[in-house]
Amino acid sequence: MIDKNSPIPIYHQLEEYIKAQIDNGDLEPDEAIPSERVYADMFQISRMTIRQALTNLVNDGYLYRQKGKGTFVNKKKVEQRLQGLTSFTEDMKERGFTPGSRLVSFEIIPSGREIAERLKLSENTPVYEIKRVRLADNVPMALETTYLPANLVKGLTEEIINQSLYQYIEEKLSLTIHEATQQIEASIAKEQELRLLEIEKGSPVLLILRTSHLKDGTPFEFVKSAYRADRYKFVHTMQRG
Ligand code: 16G
Repeated sequence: MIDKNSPIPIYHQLEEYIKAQIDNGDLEPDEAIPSERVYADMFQISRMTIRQALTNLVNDGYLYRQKGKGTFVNKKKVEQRLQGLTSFTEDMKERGFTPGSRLVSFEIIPSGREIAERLKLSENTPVYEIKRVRLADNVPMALETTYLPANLVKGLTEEIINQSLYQYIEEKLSLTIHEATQQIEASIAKEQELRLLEIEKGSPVLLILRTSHLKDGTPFEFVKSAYRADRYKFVHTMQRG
């Protein structure tokens, strides 16, 4: 299984071996992986090599470490298709997870320059600023900060935003959500993200900026979110020609 004569580095071969074990279910989510010594004996390879492989797998989100306890198999990442404009609630339900939110803050503020620009408002127009940790089966997936023009998306309450914002906008306000543009960038989680997403210092996150529009072109939300890179991957199909 590990070929020392191969030009492929041994740590990489070990990574592939462990990934295959995760894929075929020999190692299950939240199961502790064998100790370094076991791998060392099994393959006659150095601890350094094993450590390198495990660190790479932790960084790529296949494994996670718990201080004083060991290294465990992570759950499979959520695959989010970059087609169709869906809400977090819809996405999670479609995958069989129970969606949830933990409200961090909720207020009406005067829009600063960036928010005013994104929402095509004049500065100091009242906007809702909503910060929510989005949960799947109670596990934090993303930290979302949403800005909505208060005169357009009217009557928000804590109860509403603990459920689905899109559902409220469409069903209660009868507005037609039409399209969105978003950008995705890699980053290292900042202090607040670490705490609220329950991830370790140095963990990667995917930062998404999304502006969404109603049918008539009016922007109704600007969202800044940080998705856990160990729990999420984005998948996109492309056509040539
Ligand atoms: C998704 C959207 C967000 C939207 C939210 C509504 C991103 C990347 N995605 O999280 O723009 O506000 O769904 O979800 O920002 P809800 O209807 O469950 O509240």
